[in-house]
Amino acid sequence: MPRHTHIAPYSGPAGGWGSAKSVTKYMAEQGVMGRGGPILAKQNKPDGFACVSCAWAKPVPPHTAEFCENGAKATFWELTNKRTTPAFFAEHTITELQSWSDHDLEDAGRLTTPMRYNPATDKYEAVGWETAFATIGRELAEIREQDPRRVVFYTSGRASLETAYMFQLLARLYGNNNLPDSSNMCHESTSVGLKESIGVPVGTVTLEDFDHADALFFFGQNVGSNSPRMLHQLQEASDRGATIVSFNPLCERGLERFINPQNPVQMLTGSETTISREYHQVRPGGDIAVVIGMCRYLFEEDRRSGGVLDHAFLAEHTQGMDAFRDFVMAQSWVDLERESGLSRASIEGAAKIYASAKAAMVVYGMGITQHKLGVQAVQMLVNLLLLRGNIGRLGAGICPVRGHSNVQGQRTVGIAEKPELVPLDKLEELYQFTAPREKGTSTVEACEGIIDGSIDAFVGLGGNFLRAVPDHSRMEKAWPNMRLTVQIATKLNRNHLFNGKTAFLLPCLGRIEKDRQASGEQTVTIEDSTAVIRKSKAMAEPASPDLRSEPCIVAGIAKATLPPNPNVPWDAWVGDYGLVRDAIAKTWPDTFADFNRRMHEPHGFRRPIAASSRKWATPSGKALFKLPKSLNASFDDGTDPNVLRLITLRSNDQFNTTVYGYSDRFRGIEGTRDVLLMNEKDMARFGIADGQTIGLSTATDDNVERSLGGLRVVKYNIPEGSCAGYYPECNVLIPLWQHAEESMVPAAKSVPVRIMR
Ligand SMILES: Nc1nc2c(c(=O)[nH]1)N[C@H]1C(S)=C(S)[C@@H](COP(=O)(O)OP(=O)(O)OC[C@H]3O[C@@H](n4cnc5c(=O)[nH]c(N)nc54)[C@H](O)[C@@H]3O)O[C@H]1N2
Ligand SMILES: Nc1nc2c(c(=O)[nH]1)N[C@H]1C(S)=C(S)[C@@H](COP(=O)(O)OP(=O)(O)OC[C@H]3O[C@@H](n4cnc5c(=O)[nH]c(N)nc54)[C@H](O)[C@@H]3O)O[C@H]1N2
Ligand SMILES: [Mo]
Repeated sequence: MPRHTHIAPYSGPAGGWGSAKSVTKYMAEQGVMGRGGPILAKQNKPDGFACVSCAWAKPVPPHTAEFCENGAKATFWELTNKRTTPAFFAEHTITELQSWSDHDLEDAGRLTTPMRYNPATDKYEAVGWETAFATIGRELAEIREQDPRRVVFYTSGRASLETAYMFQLLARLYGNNNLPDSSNMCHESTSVGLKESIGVPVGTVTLEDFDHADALFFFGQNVGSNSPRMLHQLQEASDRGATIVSFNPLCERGLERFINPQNPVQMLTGSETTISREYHQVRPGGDIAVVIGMCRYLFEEDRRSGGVLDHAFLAEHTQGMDAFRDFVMAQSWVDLERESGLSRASIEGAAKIYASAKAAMVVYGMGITQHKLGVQAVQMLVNLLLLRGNIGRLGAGICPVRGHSNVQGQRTVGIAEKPELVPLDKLEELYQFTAPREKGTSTVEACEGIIDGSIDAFVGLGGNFLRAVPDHSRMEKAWPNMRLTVQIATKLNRNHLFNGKTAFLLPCLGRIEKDRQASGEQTVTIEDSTAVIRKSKAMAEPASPDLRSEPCIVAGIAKATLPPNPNVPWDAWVGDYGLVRDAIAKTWPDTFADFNRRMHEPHGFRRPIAASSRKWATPSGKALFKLPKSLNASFDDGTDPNVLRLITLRSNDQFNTTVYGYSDRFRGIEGTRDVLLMNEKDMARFGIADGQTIGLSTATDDNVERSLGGLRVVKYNIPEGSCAGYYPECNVLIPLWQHAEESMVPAAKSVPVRIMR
């Protein structure tokens, strides 16, 4: 269908009537007009289901409507009345489908039937569940005989705690820790950085802290598109007089101003809430320099007039402050200004707000984690907080905004490639087997293994791995060399069009759909960004009678693959997920004691986060100040004027690789995703006109050609020397080896590129 392209700056707020209209449009397009409304009313309610979009916390009592524009889209996308039946697959070859867009593939509708790829016809053909399991089991068992490390078990962050627990156990019984998940492309920089600095791999704040913070600092998180329900907390904070300061190369509308679509007075009068009092357009990769500059001001002010640093806290709770101060004081403002792209005055202005706040919070996202020094950038944010004792007290703390709705929880129940994060002894005791102790593959390592042929099989529990990872051309070429690929999914995506020699596409129930098993209708649990665990109760009828639940599919594969083990009751678990929760509670008695009862509490329950009460689970028992290796978090050193830093972005109309539509309303880009946002001065320098079509190539010297053409240049307010395009389209440009040093998160926010005409 031809689309009308319209590109012009957006002048409205986030939220508002645009948001209300957008929700209605999706309800109509996905054919859920009558059903959609009542279901939305239960979204994120204590007796309802947890939204399948982002992981932001769900307040109790909830707002009247505890959903947002993008959560509503995610719900309708799952509940759609469109279907990809065997008849659909009979009509289209896989080669033909490869020419479809990400949007069109998923928009074809929900998968209904287990399918097997037939290379002779180049089509997916229907297959029975038992045949599918038997074939998968036979293949996996044969590979296991040779070497169990040749299989990867990938998880996207949506599956429940129950499914995730069963899936990690499957991998370990199989014989490896190859359990990469979407977090490896996302907040792994957080898990590594925070663990080292403050002893916990997750954020320390709770929703209550939002009611008490006087200053909130946003670094590289686009709240209006990616966690819009948080705008409620920000609006309340702003109304209370708290100051919000944002650092972001782009002026993201949700960080600027907001009309609450659920507030009738605001809707009718058009009165907006100003979100950020100060907005600083930092250069991509420049946040380390920003924080060092802020800290420099704090150290100097404390020396001049005292009372700025929390010396008592620093003495009792931290280690390494002197070395950090020496490092900070040795940095020149010339360097800090160049690397951050901001003036000394604006950095000091932000530091003044920080210094005068009684309780301050730092909120951050992919703009921090997806860089070469992503882990170190996370640790700089911690340093900033530690200086004024802003961790472990009311209104203060660090708030990484997690992505997928249960991505944090999956790690909690054992989805981890790092064996030291998992109680393997306990698993051995419970299930009477010898657990693998060798480190497994992260996402990047799984890709390397697929490219170099050391991985024979891929089992994907959701997600769109091949599209989400870097280096598409190399990955798409290597993927079909695998012997077996198995995808458990709700909708067709591009990864499903690249298949191993034997390939299955297994359709599962989504979280909103009723899951009936032997003991009756099942409830599942998830963990949000603030470490609160709670139940999610489904309410829609399944998209097809032939769908199976994720636990059921994981158990089906496990039983067909592994020798019987009387200690692992796969069938009983599938019959009653409460028994899986009992197993989780036995594995982590401290976190999950009395799990089956506490999950029903209206607030759910928060798992213990030591740093939230100033207990530091680090080797020295203190919170650590860390030093950065460089002021610049990105791969390029910024000296070649022909190299631009490319940010890969999400639009307001996508959830990761799921493209709902082509309206990036807040950025004023309608009808197309094939754009490159550029600074006016760079355009003049390169002699490029607004609207001109150009291409990009990656500026690396590894002898791999990476390029992308057909991008329409859009003149945009973005720092000179940087540019921005959409993820996943731009992933073809990201070299697999350009990842965060300690966490291996692909460096998707500063890709060095050159313009091609
Ligand atoms: N609707 C919707 N919701 C989502 C998602 C979605 O795709 N759609 N995805 C989910 C997932 S898995 C995740 S991880 C989160 C992602 O949510 P976010 O963390 O918000 O991720 P992005 O939108 O990729 O980028 C965040 C922001 O970083 C800015 N940025 C880029 N480089 C830099 C930099 O160097 N410094 C600073 N300070 N800022 C920078 C960008 O301009 C952008 O505004 O959202 C989750 N929620
Ligand atoms: N360049 C660039 N690359 C990035 C990023 C970036 O900012 N820039 N962000 C990264 C981040 S933060 C992340 S988290 C990853 C995301 O990587 P993934 O999590 O792998 O990708 P998604 O797009 O979320 O996966 C969408 C697919 O999940 C399946 N699905 C949806 N719901 C369910 C369900 O309930 N069960 C099952 N089994 N399947 C389901 C559907 O088939 C759908 O097509 O991408 C990363 N890649
Ligand atoms: Mo993510």
